[in-house]
Amino acid sequence: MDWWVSLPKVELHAHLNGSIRDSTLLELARELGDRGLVCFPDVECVILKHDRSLTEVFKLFDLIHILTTDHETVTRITKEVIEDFAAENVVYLELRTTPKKNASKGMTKKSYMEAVLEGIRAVNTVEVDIFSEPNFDCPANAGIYARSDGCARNGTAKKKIYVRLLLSIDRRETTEAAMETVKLALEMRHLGVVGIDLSGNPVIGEWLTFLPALEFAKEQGLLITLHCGEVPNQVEIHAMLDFLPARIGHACCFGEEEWAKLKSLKIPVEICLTSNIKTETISSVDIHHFADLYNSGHPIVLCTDDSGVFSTSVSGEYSLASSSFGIQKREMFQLARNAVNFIFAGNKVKLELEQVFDLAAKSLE
Ligand code: 6MZ
Repeated sequence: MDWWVSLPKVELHAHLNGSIRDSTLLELARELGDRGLVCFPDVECVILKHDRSLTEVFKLFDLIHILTTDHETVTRITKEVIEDFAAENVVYLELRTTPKKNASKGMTKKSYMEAVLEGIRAVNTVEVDIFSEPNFDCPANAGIYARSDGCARNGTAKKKIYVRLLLSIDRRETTEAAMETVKLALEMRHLGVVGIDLSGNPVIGEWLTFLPALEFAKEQGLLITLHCGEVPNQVEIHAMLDFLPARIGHACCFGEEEWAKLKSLKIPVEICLTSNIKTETISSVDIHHFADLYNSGHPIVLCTDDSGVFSTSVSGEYSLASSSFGIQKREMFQLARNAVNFIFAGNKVKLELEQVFDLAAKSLE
């Protein structure tokens, strides 16, 4: 097997609806086309287009959401996305998604998330741990615990993936809608929800709109990651860093002052190389800020962002970083391993992941 696939990996920045297989999107589009709800050839063209500006990416998401926002499809894509990450040896996945309402399908934010959980339970190519923290001991977890030990019974050593969920607030949302998402996350903590993400089109919405909900989430002990500096907006970048999120994503449009602040605060950065290059947020990989952050020992983790939309994979991102910045496999292994320190799950999971990396270290030498 390819070394980059064999390498155990931790994925901390993956949007559910951005990680769907093209084949699934095309199948869903064809079905809606047959029912006269979309024009299939037009949709096919959009799905198969490869390079997209940041603005075009958000138009594509609106289209993807038309194809996916019913309970059955949300369950299907969740199952497939987890199986795809597991197939390339992602051992811990923090999957983020924006809970959505769709009145025409009787969907509420809560029922959307229940459909996601159903998708996690439906995974059958790999053993899934979606909840194993002793500090959230609750009878409601009984069925879920069963998922994590199911494979031990017949003695087959099935591969295992830890899955945790982040609920995303979309920058188009109001303060009330953001608060609703945070309350839902709190309600679902015992089901594997570990944090909140702020994402969506970075030129839409104001930081102050989301701040009350994010502050409430933080007070309640949820961990927060913010899409930060995807477009130049120094005032917002400073406000976001002052908020002290547990991690940030992207950090593409930072100036000297912002870098200095980020580095002194040691906030881990989720780096999405292919996404940044394809959306032309960064003009070429050789000038990507990965190099400076890596060389200065700043905490970073390589991620895909939207593996479907950008036709990439976590293995591909590790391979790209290695070839673009001349980093040897041994150091890349260490980079993958360091990501364990930045996960939002607790110490028990961290210790178990350490063991996974210890074992892999022997076979990958
Ligand atoms: C900002 C992004 C994003 O939540 O429907 N999303 N937000 N920057 C990006 N970089 C390209 N990629 C994805 O997944 C899709 C949603 O994730 C956010 C957008 O809000 C998008 O609608 P879910 O599962």
